[in-house]
Amino acid sequence: MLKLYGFSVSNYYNMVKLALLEKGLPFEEVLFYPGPSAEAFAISPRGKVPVLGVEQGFVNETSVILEYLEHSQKGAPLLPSDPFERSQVLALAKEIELYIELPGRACYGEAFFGMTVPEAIKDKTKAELLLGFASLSRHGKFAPYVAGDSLSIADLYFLYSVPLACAVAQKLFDLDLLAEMPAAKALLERLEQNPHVQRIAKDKEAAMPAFMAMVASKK
Ligand SMILES: N[C@@H](CCC(=O)N[C@@H](CS)C(=O)NCC(=O)O)C(=O)O
Repeated sequence: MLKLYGFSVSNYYNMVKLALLEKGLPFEEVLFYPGPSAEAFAISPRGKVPVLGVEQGFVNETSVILEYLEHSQKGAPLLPSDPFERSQVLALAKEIELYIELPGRACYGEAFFGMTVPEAIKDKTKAELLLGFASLSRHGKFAPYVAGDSLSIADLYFLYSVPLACAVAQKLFDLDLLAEMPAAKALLERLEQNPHVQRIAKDKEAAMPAFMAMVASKK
């Protein structure tokens, strides 16, 4: 059986978990905190999660795991079969990761964990998030899903990156990044009604105290 290594508070972990649930694939969750440890390096070269355990070994990097699932498993497709359509979904997912998730992540420490992030990093995040959301509003179709009429890998990145980046922008810069994107707001509301998304949100809530205790122990 497929094994999903990571923890339920991780947004990248939840992207893969939602793909597994949407595809209706059986999988086992293995609680695993990342970090520079021999245990982590044994399954993930950079010590990050999620990691997918498969028959032959381990698959790391969320985008690669998602493509692996797409090509190796049955269930609802999250990528179109047409190469051009597929390229559009993958480009949107990559744009969200590079230009929204990663700049937002640089400020998670201050926005969510009571740490202080240097002003220069905050300035960079703010500028990059503005560009990232402008890019999403140009490329996203929101008809009603990010890349068109069906749920795709781009929606997984959208759902588990955009609200976090918006929370960063609201808390640190008093900015509503979705103010001019009503269709994106509507999509978030639609996705939040999905039973699998609701299950993942409940699991995240349940896992939060242990995660915060782990973060506090490392301060
Ligand atoms: N590029 C990685 C990023 C995954 C990632 O950043 N995971 C976080 C948890 S949400 C992590 O493992 N952080 C620990 C660290 O950076 O050391 C992927 O796409 O899977």
